[in-house]
Amino acid sequence: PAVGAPGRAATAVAHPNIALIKYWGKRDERLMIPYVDSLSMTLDVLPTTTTVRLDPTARTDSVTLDGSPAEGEVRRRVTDFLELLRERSGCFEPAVVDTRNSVPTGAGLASSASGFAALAMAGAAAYGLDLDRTGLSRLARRGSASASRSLFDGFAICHAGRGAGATADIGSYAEPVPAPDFDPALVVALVDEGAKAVSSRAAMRRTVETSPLYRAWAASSRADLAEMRTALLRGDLDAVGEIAERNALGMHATMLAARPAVRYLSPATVAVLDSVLRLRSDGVPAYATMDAGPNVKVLCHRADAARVAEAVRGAAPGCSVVTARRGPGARLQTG
Ligand code: 2P0
Repeated sequence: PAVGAPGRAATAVAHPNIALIKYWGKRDERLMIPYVDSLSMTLDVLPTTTTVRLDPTARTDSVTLDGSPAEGEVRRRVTDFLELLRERSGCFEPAVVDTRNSVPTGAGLASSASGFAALAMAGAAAYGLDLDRTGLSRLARRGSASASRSLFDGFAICHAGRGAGATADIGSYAEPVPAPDFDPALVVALVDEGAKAVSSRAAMRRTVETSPLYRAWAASSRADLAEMRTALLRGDLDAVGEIAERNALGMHATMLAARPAVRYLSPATVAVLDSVLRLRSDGVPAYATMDAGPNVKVLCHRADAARVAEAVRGAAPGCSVVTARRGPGARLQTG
């Protein structure tokens, strides 16, 4: 659409998602095509709200994150994404982007997932791109591969796709995974809210290039995914938790074996992992997963969430704990 098309300004809200089967490694960094399929739960907490407004009078894009001008890598990733929206829409106006995160940015808490899901949805609307949810998911993937999954409620799979170039681009998107009777709690332990020392992008690249364990994990991840789908259909928390925990620990093992090693897990992470083992030996089903950071997310029955939160707080004094459940896919804010 040309200048003056519908859109012009739009606001979207998206929630983070936590992968139960992890995405780690890209086979095409420009198109952001993952090596492996991944499967996640979208949360009902810590949303990102993003407004995109076209400004024909501006010379460059303006990007603010939580009220401050974005700089460096963050700004570059957002402006690259706006470039993609301009190429697709044929509308070359600069944009004013305002993003509010309720999750610490870059701390391994899926801020890029909620961030690029919200930016894709608001940006597509502002630039007048007519995309269905699959198209929006594919678009969000270009910002951050995990963002493709935050377009959907509850559980979602991101397909790694096949082939190269346009074929790979078309085949890599997320879609919902049925889990009709599964509504667990995810207790998020924020043991450290600082930004990570190594970006996930750099860490993935190093892992794929140097870790002798990477291929073995990718192969086992395919088997984990198939088992995970049936466990979700059955609503079997123990099976879902066991598969998620081993998949996450395996992903961290690939990083620990990279040269030089990438280690996101801290002493507080390990203390929380120990508390999860103690909960299980006390008969409370609880299972841990960790992303590109020291924070731990513990999957459990909703009825056990308060007990799990207490155990986690005891293990890592001073950490903040947020209890989530399955939440909504990204949506435009109207009015
Ligand atoms: C995931 N993570 O599946 C995995 C598991 C972290 C560990 O996706 O380079 O910020 O933007 O695609 O999405 C974090 O990496 O990486 C991530 P990019 P992203 O949730």
